[in-house]
Amino acid sequence: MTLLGRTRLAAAFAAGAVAATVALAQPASASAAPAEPPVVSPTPQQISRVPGELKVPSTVVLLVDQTTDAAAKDLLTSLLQAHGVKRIITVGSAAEAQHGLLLVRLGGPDLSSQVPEQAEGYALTVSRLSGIMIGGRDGAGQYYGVQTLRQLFVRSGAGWAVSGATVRDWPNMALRGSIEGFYGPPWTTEARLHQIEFLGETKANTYVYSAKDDAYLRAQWRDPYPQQDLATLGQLVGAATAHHVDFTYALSPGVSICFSSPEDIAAVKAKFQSVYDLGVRAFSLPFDDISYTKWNCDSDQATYGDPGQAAAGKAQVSLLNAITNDFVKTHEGVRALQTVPTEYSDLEDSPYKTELRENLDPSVVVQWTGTAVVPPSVTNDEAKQVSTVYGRKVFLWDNYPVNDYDESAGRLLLAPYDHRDAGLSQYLDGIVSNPMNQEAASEIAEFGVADFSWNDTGYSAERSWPQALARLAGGDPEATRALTVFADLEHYAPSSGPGPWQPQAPVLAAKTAEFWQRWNAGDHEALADLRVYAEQIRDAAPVIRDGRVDSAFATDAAPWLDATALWGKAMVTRLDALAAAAEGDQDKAQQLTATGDALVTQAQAVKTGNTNRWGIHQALVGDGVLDTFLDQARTAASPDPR
Ligand code: LOG
Repeated sequence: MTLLGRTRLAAAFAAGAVAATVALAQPASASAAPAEPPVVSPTPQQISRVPGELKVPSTVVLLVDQTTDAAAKDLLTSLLQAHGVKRIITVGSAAEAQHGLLLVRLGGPDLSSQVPEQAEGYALTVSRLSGIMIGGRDGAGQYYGVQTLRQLFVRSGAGWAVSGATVRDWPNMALRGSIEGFYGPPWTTEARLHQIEFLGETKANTYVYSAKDDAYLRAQWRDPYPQQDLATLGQLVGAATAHHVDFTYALSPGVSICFSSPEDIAAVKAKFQSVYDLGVRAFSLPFDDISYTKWNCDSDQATYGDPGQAAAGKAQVSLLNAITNDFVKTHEGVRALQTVPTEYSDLEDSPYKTELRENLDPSVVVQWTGTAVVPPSVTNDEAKQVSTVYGRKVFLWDNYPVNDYDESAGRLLLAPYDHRDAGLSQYLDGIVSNPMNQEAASEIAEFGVADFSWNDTGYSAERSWPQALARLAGGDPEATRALTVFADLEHYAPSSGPGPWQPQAPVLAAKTAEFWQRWNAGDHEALADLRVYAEQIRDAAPVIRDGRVDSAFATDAAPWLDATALWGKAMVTRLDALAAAAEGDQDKAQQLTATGDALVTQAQAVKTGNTNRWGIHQALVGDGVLDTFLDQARTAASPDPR
């Protein structure tokens, strides 16, 4: 193709002749049927492969204009540099583009008629013909276009190439991300920065700062922040802005507020103002986990009457409306106020909900956790019903993978995000995941939440979960396999109901069930097959710790990894004892049984750190499946009772 041709076709592209132009102009050598689209997460609304790849050269021309988003440009620049670009010539008009150099364009909706109408949407094209084009509906859209580009880089010889693709994409839900809303040790600043970067990477736009045990958010909500704390908060807000994440400041005054006190209302505003000054533009006033059937002052009794559901609803509505009118609407750029009602986990109408439905300012965003605090699933019918009860779409506070309640003691929750109906975007404003006290370990489940809330109808837990694991393993296949084996052993997810909503160790359970079936039928080769998996359990921890997996994850999971290594050794030993017994070598079988017993005792003795609300506890690994199998194998290898 002539260089002039490239420029003209690029102009045609900008004018909207996208699909036809790209298809016509492919070189003959690349005219094979388009392959599967590249793997991108969250699942894009529309993506197709353009045949061929674009080799990343050492010099590129970057075309920007006044609509180009600064965060998107920074990310694009660092991505290009990380993939071999040494020199970026930034230009302000197509006329300045130098012939023969790869052209990368980043800007607003005027860049292409393909840019979707939806907020945060983007169009991205990578083709040999027109180079790289990212057009966003808004700044976030541009940033998300670059986040998609990040996933299109492929190795090419000693360097890099970008897969040819066209993408049109937008989110189905407006609010996506996480709420640091658990009890127990709040995240460290380092963990929060790690989380904010993760949220940007997964096209999630919301981080709600609502740690229950952060005194300045709840117990001492009136107290102003010391200077040092303000500086730290400012750092987090800056990081959030750089990743297109709304740092959402949630103040929970319900434990002690006097709703009718002008001083208390002023204290809420002052606290909000102190973080507004740091750049915060999203706010919440949660009223979860408080008593709403008693007042904190006599004047509330005088103003709202006897305490009770309806009176509590009136009092909360008055505060929420006052803050909406006198703070949110009077401050430049502030988003709609959010709240968590005191009744947040059911569908029943009530005097309290009636007050909210009828009198709460329609702009206020209301959170809901489902039909229970930790529901077994969230269905379209339930979400539709609750949106009727609250008179608005609701914002799902999803209590997964949080592990601060008794049933989750001793657990990491690493199962896929699942059992949420496709179609929920019709009734939900968005979803935030309430994560574990362990930030990096939470990213497995949160990855699914980001994927689902971006594109609920295109979501597949079976597809998303392996992508989440591969991401933490930096794409390394062996490390991904080790993580997959480990995550299967931490798959149990309790619910508020009688049983878990995710079963423990489904892969191991299927393998051991199949093993006994074959073994009992006299198929002794079954043992060697299962031993391979036992070795993978034994070796998962060293692989996860050898530098290929995110080190923050390895740190979070440390006690569980220690225990897994011991349980894996115990399983290998039990299988070897069984083999010895089957060969008639009773002495060896007995000796190995004793070794296995000692390993089981050691594995059971591994404790978690004091990093959760439930304190120190046995670090549970495959419980109910792995331990059961080891008992059964012991009995089969040495029929004597212990
Ligand atoms: C709390 C939350 C806690 C979660 C799980 C909400 C709205 N509030 O029952 O802070 O992490 O349960 O224990 C809650 O869920 N209340």
